[in-house]
Amino acid sequence: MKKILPPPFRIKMVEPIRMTSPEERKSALEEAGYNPFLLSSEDVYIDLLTDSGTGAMSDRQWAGLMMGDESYAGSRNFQNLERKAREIFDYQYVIPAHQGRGAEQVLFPCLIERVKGDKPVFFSNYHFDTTAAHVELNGAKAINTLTPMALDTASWYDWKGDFDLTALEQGIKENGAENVAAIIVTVTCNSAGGQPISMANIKAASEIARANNIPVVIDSARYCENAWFIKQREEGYQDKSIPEIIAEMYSYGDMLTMSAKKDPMVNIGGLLCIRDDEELFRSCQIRCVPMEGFVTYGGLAGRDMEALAIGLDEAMDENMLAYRIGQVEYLGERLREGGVPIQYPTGGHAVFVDAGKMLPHIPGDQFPAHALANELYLESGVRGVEIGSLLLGRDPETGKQKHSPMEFLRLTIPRRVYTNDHMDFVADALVSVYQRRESIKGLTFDYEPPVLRHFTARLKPVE
Ligand code: P71
Repeated sequence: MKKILPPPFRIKMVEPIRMTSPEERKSALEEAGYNPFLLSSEDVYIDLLTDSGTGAMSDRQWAGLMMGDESYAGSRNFQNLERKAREIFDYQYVIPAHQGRGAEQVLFPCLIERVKGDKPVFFSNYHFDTTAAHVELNGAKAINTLTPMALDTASWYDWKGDFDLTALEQGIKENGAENVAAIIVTVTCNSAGGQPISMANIKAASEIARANNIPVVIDSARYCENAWFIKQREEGYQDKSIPEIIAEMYSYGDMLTMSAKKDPMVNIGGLLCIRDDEELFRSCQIRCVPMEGFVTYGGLAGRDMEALAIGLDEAMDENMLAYRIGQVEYLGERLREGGVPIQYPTGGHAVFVDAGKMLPHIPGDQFPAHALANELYLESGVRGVEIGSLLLGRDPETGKQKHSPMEFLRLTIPRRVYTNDHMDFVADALVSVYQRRESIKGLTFDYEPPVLRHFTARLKPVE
């Protein structure tokens, strides 16, 4: 049995959660069109839909809320945030945003505008869903060049978030460097399983970008978790501090977008930072005002920016990272003991169950991981989320379902929210679903929205 790491916090306030009966869950799921996104959270017992905005803020962060300066312009909380972000990333220009996709909607059109060719593309180890959506909504193409090692879910590989550098170089050549708007380095790589990318690979991708005059954007939702993996696994980093590792990671980038709802543990917030490109900064500021709000609040209240400035510090705490990533690993080990196939090793923020492998009788276009999410909910009231064909969607040009190399059910662990007793409950429930896996049926659409369909789709079981 895996050793439990000591939690570096104690619990000062609790929030009751409701248990439901199997009958209640059955009718709740039917009403939700067999889409857990459409469930009322009151009907969910343990919510592992996402680690985004669902973390428990610390007493210091809550205290920060009381220090809000709600001035429209020039809030001191913005100044605190700007100072902190500059200190950590060493990027000169800081624009707040309401969340990650807010930063994306400000930055991406500005990057596309600068492309010399007429077929703009973005490369990434793997674009997350909203990131790909912002690329595509702005008329560009999102190409993933992830290491094929990530596809072999059963085998340990340290860096399943790495770029396939050969594929990246070849892709740039095929599309023409003049068409590449940016290379997006997603740390950790969410879609591959919250898997880390090595410092060596970040550096190499950045060298390819620089040789081709392409800017590097670091998609920074889980940069501290990535730094923690580098410290554990990469030679030469054991004696470095997390802030030192982060500083090196960002030295290979030109700008960052951040969903601050993940590692920095705020319930809402995002950032766009730019190293030194003043012209780009000016055009982002111009877009920020109509899209997100004035440049010193970007869709946030002053108090939110204060909580974020504090969260940026707390997110780098090594004991916290060790405990958190250890808790994810604990759930992963419990599932493996019960025979459940997962992306191995576990990543930073979630256990990714390999539903493709667990339910080989359900084809990708009947969404095996989504079907598994529904079964787990019916069994236990635990809500997970599909990261697979449903999330990936259709090719905007051909209208055909994109081929998803992976069909995952993601059990995403919010930060500082659940105990390992909760993890045991989740593991027992999923192992019991695993034991009756042959009886699980696929799903088909009742209503399919044109973009980001997984959020609002309605489905029904295949007869
Ligand atoms: C996650 C999310 C948010 C989400 C997505 C789908 C269903 C439920 C919740 C958001 C990310 C992300 C990366 C790497 C940018 C965003 C957008 N992830 N990059 O994993 O993971 O950030 O949500 O703050 O707009 O649950 P945003």
